[in-house]
Amino acid sequence: MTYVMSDLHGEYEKYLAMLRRINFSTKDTLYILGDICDRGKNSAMIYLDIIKRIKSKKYNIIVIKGNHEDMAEKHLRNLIEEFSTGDINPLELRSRKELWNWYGNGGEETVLSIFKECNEDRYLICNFIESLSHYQIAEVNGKKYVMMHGGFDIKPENATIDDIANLEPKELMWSCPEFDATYFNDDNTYLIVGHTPTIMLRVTLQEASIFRGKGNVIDVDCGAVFSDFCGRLGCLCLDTNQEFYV
Ligand SMILES: [Mn+2]
Repeated sequence: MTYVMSDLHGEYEKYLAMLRRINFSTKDTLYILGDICDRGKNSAMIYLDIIKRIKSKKYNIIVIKGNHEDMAEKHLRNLIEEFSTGDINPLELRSRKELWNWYGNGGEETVLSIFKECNEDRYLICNFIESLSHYQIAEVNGKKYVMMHGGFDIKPENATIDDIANLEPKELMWSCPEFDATYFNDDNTYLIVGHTPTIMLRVTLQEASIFRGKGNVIDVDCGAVFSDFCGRLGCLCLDTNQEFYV
């Protein structure tokens, strides 16, 4: 089976619970549409688990880069080099202006997690984040799924799948689609994104669920880290259309 989830945001326990819930096995493929890090406390544990599974060559896990990986990537390697010996001083780091944008978006949790959980494997996480792709296309049961973290700004009626390869990575990581539009003029193709918590696409506050627009847009970011605001981790099976939640 092929599964899609997104925006884990350091929620390691929910990630593990979801793998158990879907009985994730070496026969399956899992797409994670970015924003594994920041806000939640255990980003490093998720990255290390994914890296371990990919390196074993037994598991098919494909991760797409999110805007939080984009922010992390700018600073992480420098911090790891700077503190290759000795400990970080969290308060001193908070005072660094160049980190404010990332820290204001939950980056401090990622830094603390990596410096607590990792030693020589800190660089593994850096290398992994830097290696991530910005979009993926999958075919399941004759249907095509174009996947990215955020979205893009081309008008839905003008967009073709070939356009995606020519877009700036920034656009794919930071944009949002028109959620009720039909993209690619094709009923057999779907656009799957994360990034925008689906709670924000509903009129009333209710337990978060996977959003399917009036056209062919699917948003799987159910706000795993926002459990105080009805968020949970969602996962979609592309073969059966079944939705899973933890
Ligand atoms: Mn995002």
